[in-house]
Amino acid sequence: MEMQGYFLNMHDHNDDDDNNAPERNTAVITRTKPAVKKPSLYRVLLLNDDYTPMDFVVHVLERFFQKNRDDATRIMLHVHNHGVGECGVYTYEVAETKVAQVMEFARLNQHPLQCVMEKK
Ligand code: TYC
Repeated sequence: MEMQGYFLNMHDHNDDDDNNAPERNTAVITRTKPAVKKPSLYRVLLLNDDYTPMDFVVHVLERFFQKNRDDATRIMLHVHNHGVGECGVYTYEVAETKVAQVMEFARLNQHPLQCVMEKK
C-alpha cells in the first residue's frame, strides 16, 4: 500500500488529570503533498526517412543511446519497417538533450534524420 503522501495525526483526548479515566484517543490520516515526486518520463523516438543511411542510424543509437551493435541494428530496422521506434526513456531534460544532440549530428552530416520526444 502506498503510504507516502499521508500523515498520521494521533490525538490524545485524556488531558484531564484523572489517570483512571477511560482512553479516548482518535487517529486521523490526512493526505499531504508528497515530499518526493516521481519525475515524468519521456520516450525519445527516431523517425524513418528514405535517405539517411542505415549505418548512420546504427551509429547514432550506439553513440547517443548507449546501445550495443545488435540492439542498435534491431531498433534501426524497426524504425525502417514501421516508421518510428523508441531509442530510450528519460526525464525531460535528458530526453531534450538527446533530441538536440541527434538533430545536430544529423544536420552536420547532411542527413534528414528526425528525432522527437513524447510524454509517456
Ligand atoms: N529508411 C532508411 C534507408 O532505407 C534507413 C533509416 C532507418 C532511416 C531509420 C532513418 O530513423 C531511420 N536508408
